[in-house]
Amino acid sequence: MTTARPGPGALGEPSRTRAEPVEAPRPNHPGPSTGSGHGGVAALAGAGTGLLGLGVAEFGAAVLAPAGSPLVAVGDAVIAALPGPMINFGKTFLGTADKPVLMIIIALVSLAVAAVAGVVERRFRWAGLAPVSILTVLALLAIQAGDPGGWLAYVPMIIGSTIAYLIMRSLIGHLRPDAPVDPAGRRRVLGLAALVAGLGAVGTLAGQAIGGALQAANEARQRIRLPAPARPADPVPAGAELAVPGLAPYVTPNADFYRIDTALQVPQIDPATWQLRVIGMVEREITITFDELINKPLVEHQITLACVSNEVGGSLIGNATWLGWPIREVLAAARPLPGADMVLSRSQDGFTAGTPLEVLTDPGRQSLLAVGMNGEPLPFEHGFPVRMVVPGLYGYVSATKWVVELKVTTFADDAGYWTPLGWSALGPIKLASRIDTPRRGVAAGTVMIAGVAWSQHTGIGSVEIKIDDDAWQQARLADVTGPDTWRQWSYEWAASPGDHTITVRAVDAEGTPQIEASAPPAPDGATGYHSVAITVQ
Ligand SMILES: Nc1nc2c(c(=O)[nH]1)N[C@H]1C(S)=C(S)[C@@H](COP(=O)(O)O)O[C@H]1N2
Ligand SMILES: [Mo]
Repeated sequence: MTTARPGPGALGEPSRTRAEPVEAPRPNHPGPSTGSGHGGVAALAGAGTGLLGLGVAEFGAAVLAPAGSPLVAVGDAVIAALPGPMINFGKTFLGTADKPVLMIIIALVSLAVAAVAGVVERRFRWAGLAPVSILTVLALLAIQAGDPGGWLAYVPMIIGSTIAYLIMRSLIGHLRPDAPVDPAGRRRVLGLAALVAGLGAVGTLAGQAIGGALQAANEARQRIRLPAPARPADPVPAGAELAVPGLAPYVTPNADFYRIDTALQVPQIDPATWQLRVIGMVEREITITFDELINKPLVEHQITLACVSNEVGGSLIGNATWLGWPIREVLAAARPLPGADMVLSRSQDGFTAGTPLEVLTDPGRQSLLAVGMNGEPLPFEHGFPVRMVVPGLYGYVSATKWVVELKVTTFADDAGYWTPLGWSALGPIKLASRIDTPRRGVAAGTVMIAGVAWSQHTGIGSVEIKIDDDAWQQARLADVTGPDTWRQWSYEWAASPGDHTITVRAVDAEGTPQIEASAPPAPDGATGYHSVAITVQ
């Protein structure tokens, strides 16, 4: 049996929106007259499919890459190109409606061009491709001018116009000047054009609504000024960073931090409306707002977060400086009742994690309701505005992003999201070590072998390296800010030509050695030594 993984692939393939194949209506009563009166129908078919294309592009952009919205991109390009006085005129004349009005004008002009495409397509096969291509290229140029930061932003527009053109062609195939007039077929073409136009309108409006919400959340995030911590993190010692090329940096930049969640769409929560409710087996149910939270005495702490799905040698792990309020404080305010042994944290998107109550109330462990990550508000993908981070536990049982509820309960009565799917109810992180470099061929001579080792909340005591079947050798350990982070290590190797296998293992700060036997990630974390096979030239 395979279990779903709290990691990549947990969702399987995301369902894709497929264009419903539109059945080409066929004239079933070929009459004597020809379709010379079909120009208007062709224009409507063009405009209708154009609206469908716009809807596909707008909705696709909202879901895949907001920078790919053709209306917003072209609107911005038009504003950038307009002379200042005209913009001011727009502002004074139309007030805050100037942007929507501009986008409606752009949409209408595009639909007019699509109508022209329909008309010329009816006269000459493929000719409609020219106006459609011009619209598409202009939109893509506008998207490019907006610095979209990736190819994904171009995809919705390309798919939208491809679908629009193909459907338009198949509709207009029945309206050729030389085709016999068929009122029933004509009605069917009009009906289908209206249907796709309706779909397109819905897609466009939904895309704009999603895009607007996204922008509001973005602006809210940008406005946030996180207070300085009452207790700053210990400074990172210079010796924590061995700076070997290819070695993971001690602190993982937010943009490179691994991301695991079940969310099809990253929740966009306005911090002004965010609340955390503490409920269940407590003397006093409480609710805390974002403003109240960030005005608590916040602490800053470095914690290395890891995913239970991480394979031996894998990259589902990262270290960050988190800013937050200790969860034990919020629990203390609610006063858990005797008998409770678990906190079921719930995300806005329904995900839940079951964390032992004693871990969260432990005064010696900085379990945080985090609002900041490496000096900025949490990125949306990492749980904005508030998430949990717990030193020593895998993310699936502790690190709830977009957290909105803490239910004090028992392991007997409740379970987190992944537990019924075959993953352990308890998820302490297992001691592990990883070779980051070299990962492929190197030249003979002195080679720096380096990597990271982790045993969150216990710390790393030593790391050893083995070349082929030689004896284990001690690696050099870097400094750390504490036991809750991973630890870099390095080993200088005099590499001789040939094929070699490098293996690493670690011992934690309490003297417990890493487990040698291989085990897969399910149900409670992979074990086994990491080794890499390389060729020395
Ligand atoms: N809301 C929510 N929080 C979640 C998850 C999720 O699917 N949804 N996944 C968890 C898992 S399995 C991990 S490993 C961590 C990953 O956090 P990151 O994406 O910030 O690296 O988040 C945890 N928090
Ligand atoms: Mo995970």
